[in-house]
Amino acid sequence: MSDRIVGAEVILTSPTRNFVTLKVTTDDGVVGYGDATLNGRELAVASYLRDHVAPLLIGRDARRIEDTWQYLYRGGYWRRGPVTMAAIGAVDVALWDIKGKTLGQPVYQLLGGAVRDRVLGYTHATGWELPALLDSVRERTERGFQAVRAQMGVPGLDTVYGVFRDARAYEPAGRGAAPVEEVWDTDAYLRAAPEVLAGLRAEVGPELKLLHDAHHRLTPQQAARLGRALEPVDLFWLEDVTPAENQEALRLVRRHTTVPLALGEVFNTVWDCQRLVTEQLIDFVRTCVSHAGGISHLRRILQLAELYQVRGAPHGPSDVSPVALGASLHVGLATPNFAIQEYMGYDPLVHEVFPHAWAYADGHLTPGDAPGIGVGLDEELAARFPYEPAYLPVARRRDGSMTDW
Ligand code: GCO
Ligand code: MG
Repeated sequence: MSDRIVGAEVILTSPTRNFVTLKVTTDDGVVGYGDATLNGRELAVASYLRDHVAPLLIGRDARRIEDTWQYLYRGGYWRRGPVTMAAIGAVDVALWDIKGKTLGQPVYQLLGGAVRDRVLGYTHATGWELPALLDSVRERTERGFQAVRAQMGVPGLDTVYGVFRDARAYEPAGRGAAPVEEVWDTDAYLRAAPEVLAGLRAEVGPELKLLHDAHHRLTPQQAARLGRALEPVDLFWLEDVTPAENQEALRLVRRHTTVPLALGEVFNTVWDCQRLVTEQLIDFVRTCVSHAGGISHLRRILQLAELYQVRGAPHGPSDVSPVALGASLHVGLATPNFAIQEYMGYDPLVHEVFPHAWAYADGHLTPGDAPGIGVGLDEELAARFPYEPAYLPVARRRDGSMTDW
């Protein structure tokens, strides 16, 4: 038994939406999977892995997870960025999967064992107006959710990202050769959001954890105003109020509001998080296992955050595959300052393509006790759903200029 890597294959599949999966095989026939999905830029990561990483993996010792991480990160010269870090993340998760399978242990045991019995989850509710939003929230609480992200429509706009007028399951990335273009109006949003969220809180009572996502669209002053206006709603968090590049903005927001702030789903490394964490400008760091360099690097981010009482709350929409969700839950079970896992849920077909040991019950998620990560890939089924170009929508202001995402 030598644990040499003999195969590193990239598998693209689109069971209702696109996923990129790295499959690493050792000479003992042990297979590990990692998620390399980067919404709307899938082929870039697939090429990075196929053309530049897979050839370097062949012959390496699969047990040397940290060394492989360092080799790919430091050795690549061009550090950081979503494409690079998603690729490294996929390798890292696949190697943890292999290590767990080789040792016959679920990965959380290798991370020090469970510090909690289950991981709190939150899901998405959406409704154009308060009554529809309330129905959507109630449907989620009936399924046991104790934490719900609530997104509403904006009067005067035809569409709002992440909010659907009808009841169909929503998938933010739309298939097609180019993104759909939406119109966005921040002033109208700032009038609507506090009113709808206050109405929602009045209906659902004090206990339900309510979250809201502003998708990086506000200026620091608008964000401060929104935070202050939402204080009576007692949000669990207000997410991505300003674009993540201008980190100084959060200082201004903090000066004016005590609303808990979450940010970081677009971050890829501990260095992206460093300032917001060490200056305590956020309460929850949203980096996810697939986009931020895998289990090894997410742990590093969360350990830095722990020193500053910032808690982990990883990204988990439909573009984070069941493989990454499983990996995140192993981290969640074994990491003290892991607060909550986003769990948007998947189409039934996605559950079939990626059979998994992780499970949802009663508002919580557990990674399961299968060796490794505990998520497989039905390659035959996956092959029936080839990659199709799909993009998140983009939005323009009323004068035609692009908004921030
Ligand atoms: C969230 C997110 C998603 C992202 C999408 C990007 O909090 O779940 O903001 O809706 O926009 O996953 O790929
Ligand atoms: Mg978000």
